[in-house]
Amino acid sequence: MSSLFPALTGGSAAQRPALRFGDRALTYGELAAAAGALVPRIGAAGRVAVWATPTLETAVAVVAALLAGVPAVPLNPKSGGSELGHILSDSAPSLVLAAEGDRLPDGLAELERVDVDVDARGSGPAGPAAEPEPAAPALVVYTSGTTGPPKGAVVPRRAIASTLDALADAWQWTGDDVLVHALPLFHVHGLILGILGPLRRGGCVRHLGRFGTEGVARELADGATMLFGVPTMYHRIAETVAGDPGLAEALGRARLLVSGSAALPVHDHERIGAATGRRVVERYGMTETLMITSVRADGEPRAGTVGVPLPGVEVRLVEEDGTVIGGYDADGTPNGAYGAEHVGEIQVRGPNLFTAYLNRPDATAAAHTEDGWFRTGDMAVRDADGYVRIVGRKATDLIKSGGYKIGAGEIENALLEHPEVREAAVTGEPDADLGERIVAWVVPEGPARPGLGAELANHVADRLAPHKRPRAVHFLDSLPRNDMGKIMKRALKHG
Ligand code: MCA
Ligand code: AMP
Repeated sequence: MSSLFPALTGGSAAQRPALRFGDRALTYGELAAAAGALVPRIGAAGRVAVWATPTLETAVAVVAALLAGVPAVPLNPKSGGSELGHILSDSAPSLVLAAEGDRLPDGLAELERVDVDVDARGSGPAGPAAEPEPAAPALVVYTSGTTGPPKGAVVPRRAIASTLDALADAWQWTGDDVLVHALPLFHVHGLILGILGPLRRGGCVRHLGRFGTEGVARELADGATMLFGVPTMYHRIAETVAGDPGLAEALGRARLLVSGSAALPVHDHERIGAATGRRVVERYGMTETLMITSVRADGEPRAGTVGVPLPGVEVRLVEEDGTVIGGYDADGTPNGAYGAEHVGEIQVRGPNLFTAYLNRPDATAAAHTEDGWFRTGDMAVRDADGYVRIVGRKATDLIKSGGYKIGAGEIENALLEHPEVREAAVTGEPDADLGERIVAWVVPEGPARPGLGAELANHVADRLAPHKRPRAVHFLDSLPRNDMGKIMKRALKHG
């Protein structure tokens, strides 16, 4: 039994479609049986890793862990050796859940493996005798910081329930909705919003496996009502839609097109609006906070804004010296100063927040104010009606590429491990498709030989993950440094 997914507990929902990945699908009854069959096998584990391919198996594995009350650690199946090694030693899972036949890397060889059988027909959802506490950990999701390896954000059960219910309110999201998306399942966007969201509502999700405008058009023309994507996906839609009447018509029929994980460029928002008559709704969140604000389904989507605080989420803007610019009254009216000249850091409080970074009390404390607000590091202003506009980020060493957050420091460290790299600096450069692209500035040991740039990109992809590889590598004789010896990244950016 789990109060997270009422539709899994049997009754009239059993025959309803729950999950579809390509031509493989499960109803609620089948999902309850497949996940229920796993529960006795994982119930005694301290934590379970999930080999998070975009498949039915991943969805079943995560649901099983939630039913069992065992925290799950989703792993990017393209993680390189050092990233995977860090996540495994930090989160210390007792076993790994994977699809039968998946080849797992050597780093996972020592872990007990439990294969997920989506056709298993156990007796339905079984779980711990008592529902776990709302504060009990549900997931550990790894997220990059400016320096060092990624940190594991411990997401409690109440955060998942409260964020999904707040989105249901904001988006009028019900069990009648059919969601289509192609997001990876090892981050909050694709997994919590994109899989657990429809399941909490008793609705259905169709995952495309891999993003493509044809798949989006096909599913929206065939009954899907909502689309979730990162701005890179909407950019690719915007590039195609004017010359693709089928895609334009399918998008025009959707109830809701939602973008998040990074800023949606105004130009792409407007091109999609012009071609389809549908405006994209933006929402804003973080791994640590889940969802913070959104444009409401009954609100006015305005390009360049991320809407208003979700129900139950407290939001305020704070100046560098700690002066509070303003927050929101109970009815959502902004209080304090608003308007374009009042820029402050977004700080958040509420049931949607993570509980800690795993094994990192120092980082957890540093991320909060003394009075318990989480510091997002995102800078914003508010319009008179409370709409939030994100205008920048405190840390220049955080890069958002394709909607993935990537720390410049982790890439610099990986580059420095290469024998032909003497010094390295990494920046994020504007990119029409990815939002930002990763650029490496390298002082080589000796002259840079032909092919070294591509080799360094592969070196980063192999160690960390393919999406963290530099898209360009520039070789320099020296890096610009100030009198203190600190690298002046601004001098590189336009170099
Ligand atoms: C290329 N490839 C390589 C290399 N070069 N592989 C290994 N080594 C190399 N040197 C492969 C890639 O792995 C990929 O393979 C293919 O070539 C194309 O790569 P790329 O151009 O990087 O990406 P893309 O396939 O075009 O992806 C664009 C994308 C992707 C689909 C938009 O960036 C994406 O899925 N983004 C979603 C990020 C996300 O979900 N963020 C949420 C976190 P292959 O094709 O096999 O993959 S933020 C969050 O959760 C918060 C809470 C929020 O607010 O949402
Ligand atoms: P992550 O750490 O991967 O969870 O990424 C969270 C970050 O993504 C936030 O701190 C923001 O900088 C960014 N982000 C998420 N949604 C939006 C959005 N709609 N507009 C602008 N930035 C966003």
